[in-house]
Amino acid sequence: MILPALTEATSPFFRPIKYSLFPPLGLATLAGYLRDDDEVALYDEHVERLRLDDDRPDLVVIQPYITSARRSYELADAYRARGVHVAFGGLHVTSRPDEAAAHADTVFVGPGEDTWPVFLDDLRHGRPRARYVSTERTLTGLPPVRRDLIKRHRYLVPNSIVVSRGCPHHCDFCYKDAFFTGGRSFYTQTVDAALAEIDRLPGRHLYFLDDHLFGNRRFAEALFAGLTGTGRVWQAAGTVDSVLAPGLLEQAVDGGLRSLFVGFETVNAANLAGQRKRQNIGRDYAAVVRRLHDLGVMVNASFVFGMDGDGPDVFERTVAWAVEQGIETATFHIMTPYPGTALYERMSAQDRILHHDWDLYDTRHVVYRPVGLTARQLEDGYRRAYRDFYRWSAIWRGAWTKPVVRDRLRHVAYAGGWKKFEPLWDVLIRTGQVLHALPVLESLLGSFGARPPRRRPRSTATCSGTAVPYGRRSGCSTRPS
Ligand code: B12
Ligand code: SF4
Repeated sequence: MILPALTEATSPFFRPIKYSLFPPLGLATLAGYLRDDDEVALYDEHVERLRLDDDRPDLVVIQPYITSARRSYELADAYRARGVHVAFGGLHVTSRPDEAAAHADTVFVGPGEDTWPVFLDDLRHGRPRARYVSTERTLTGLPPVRRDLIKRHRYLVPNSIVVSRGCPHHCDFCYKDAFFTGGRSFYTQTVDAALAEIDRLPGRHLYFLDDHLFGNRRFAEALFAGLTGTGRVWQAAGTVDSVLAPGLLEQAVDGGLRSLFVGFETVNAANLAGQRKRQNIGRDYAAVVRRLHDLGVMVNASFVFGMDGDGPDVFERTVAWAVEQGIETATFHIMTPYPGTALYERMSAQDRILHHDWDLYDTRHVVYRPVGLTARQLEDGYRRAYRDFYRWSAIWRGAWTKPVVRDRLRHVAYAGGWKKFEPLWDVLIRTGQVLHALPVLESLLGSFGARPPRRRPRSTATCSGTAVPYGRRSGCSTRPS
């Protein structure tokens, strides 16, 4: 099983830390369906070099991202030339199945939990099909993720985890609707299964990669209750409306939430309607940041540049706002119309797509014709935003918006750690020592982020219609949400 990398991640000169954060969870999930007597190896080209010359397996499974599609096709072609059966699946393949099928024996459209076991059976019986299309969406009965295949020491965040799939919203630039076409587009594990998966993870730190961990309130409340008292510290992603929802964030913090990725996307209100980002419309973004900070949660804010309401001033305005709010880390993106998304269809209909060089669909390049500014202004402004937000002076200014000294120190250490010590990360990556930095991260999120326990009534939620208090390990255990 191979997760190919885009060129930048394999550079002999410099490798950004972001490629050594998370292991290939999707492939490790699929490996869970293999039999005990199947031999399997998992390779992540972001953190290791692939050697093609010495093996000829029965099956090669590849997960191409849009930015690694070219590399994926190259690898697939090489294996197929040797007569190896190649299977492709994941997001890019789902949005471009015919393109992918030219390089694979089998392609999977949509999530693989229903089709992958069928394929394995077909393969064992010598009749694998060329295409499998997912229709049934559930995480019930998911076998344990094969974490034994993951080379933990190569990742800063080996304990990444997903306990749901998809998201209840429908933003027009997001891959989500395209990937989940033809079935449910938001569903969770049972709470007990999620907590059991968490129990299997060593150490304290967790990173939930779920698109929207707060998307199903009842599930989220039960999960947070189950995490409370376990000593875990974790990071996750959530929407602005879920942060403002009364009570939910407090429960997450009690369960160990210390940093949240929030999709603010734009400081231009007019853009939100255009992008169908309805859950953000009319929300007070400053109140969102304040609420998170008041509860000791650091903010990783995500912004997209180049929406039709953006002009050349958008970069400075966005950075100024983020620094003023004391946001600790920010990720900026150039709007990218991923194939399969509503945004792509709109741009295509308007004849605004410039090319289909997937290598450049990396949110750092302009691949469409913007309206309020030129492509050059957009790329320059994007780079400037990163530079300006992560200047030491901006980091200090952001930190000084906080009243508590401990929070200021944490801000400086965290923001500086990500962006100012890239050469140190590079050394750790090269020497395979990156996991040694995890205790630092844990202590930044743990003791630094701790708040005195708040007194509040125990939360309740209903299970089969009866109100039950959720303690550790209770919950709607048999019910998928
Ligand atoms: C973690 C993550 C990363 C991590 C590491 C990824 C890793 N090691 O797996 C890092 C930070 C490195 C990263 C980088 C980037 N990422 Co990223 N990332 C994610 C994220 C948040 C979670 C991925 C994940 O683990 N999901 C959970 C697992 C269980 O799901 P899964 O991987 O999709 O696998 C399931 C199915 O897809 C399917 N499946 C997958 N492969 C196969 C194969 C077969 C044969 C079968 C049957 C099924 C199957 O079954 C799996 C089990 O359910 C996703 C968003 C998301 N929700 O998926 C974005 C996402 C995948 N990233 C995206 C992008 C664009 C990028 C970057 C370009 C961002 C950037 N500007 O740098 C880079 C490029 C990476 C590259 N190599 O090309 C896009 C991809 C768009 C696309 N169409 O390909 C996503 C969807 C986010 C988005 N913007 O919409 N990313
Ligand atoms: S809220 Fe996030 S994950 Fe959900 S549809 Fe919008 S962009 Fe996608």
